[in-house]
Amino acid sequence: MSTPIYSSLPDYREYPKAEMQARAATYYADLNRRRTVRDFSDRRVPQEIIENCIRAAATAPSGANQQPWTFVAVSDPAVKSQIRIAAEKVEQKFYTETATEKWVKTLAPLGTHASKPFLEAAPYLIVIFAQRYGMAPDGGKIKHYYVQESVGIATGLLVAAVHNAGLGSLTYTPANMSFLNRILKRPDNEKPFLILVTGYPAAEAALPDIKRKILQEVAVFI
Ligand code: IYR
Repeated sequence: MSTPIYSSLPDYREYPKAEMQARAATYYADLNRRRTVRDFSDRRVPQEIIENCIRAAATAPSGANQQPWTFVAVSDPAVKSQIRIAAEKVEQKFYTETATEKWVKTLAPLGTHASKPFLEAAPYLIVIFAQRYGMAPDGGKIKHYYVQESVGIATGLLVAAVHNAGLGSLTYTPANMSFLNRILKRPDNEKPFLILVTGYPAAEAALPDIKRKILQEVAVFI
C-alpha cells in the first residue's frame, strides 16, 4: 500500500457572505439562460475555445480519480457527414420501429425526428466516450469505478463551459451509438456516452415551449 501524500488547498477561496450570495444567484441566473438548441449556424468556432471547454470538463471529479473519459472533437466535414449518415439510419429505425408509442408521445413536445442536419451544420461535434475499463501498458485491463457517474459529471461541466463561452449545445444521444467507435476509430474499452453538438445557435433556431421545474419540485430541505 502506498501512503497518500496530502497538501493544503492553495486555490480554495472563501468569499464574504454577501459575495457568496451574489455569486450563487448570478451563476444560477446565467445557467438558467441556457437552452438546448437543435438548429446551428455553420459559423466557425476557434479550436482553442473547444480545447478550454474540454479542459474545464476534464476537471470533473471521478471514481478513484481515474478520469475515465475521452473527448473526440470532430470538425472535419467529411467525418461529420459520416456521423450524420450513420445517425440518421439508426434514428430512422428508432422512430419507425423501436420506439414505443409511449416514448414517441413523451418526445412529441420536443419536435424531434430522424433528420439530423445539425450533425453537419454545427462546427464541432464533441463526442464523449466512457472508458469502461482502462488499458495497462502491458495490455491488461484496469478496472474503472463509477464510470457513468464520472462521465455524466464531466459532460455536465462541458455543457456549462460551452454555455459560459457563449456557444449553444445539444446533448444528443443517437438511438444506437456503436457506429461512433467505427467512424472515430476508438478502441473497445471506450463506449460512446453522448455527442455534444456545439456551435452558434442558428438565428432562427426554433425552441420548444418547455419549462424547468421550480425548486420546490426538485428539492427537499429537511
Ligand atoms: N435519439 C432520438 C430520440 C430522442 C430521445 C430522447 I430521451 C430525447 O430527449 C430526444 C430525442 C433523437 O435524438 O431524435
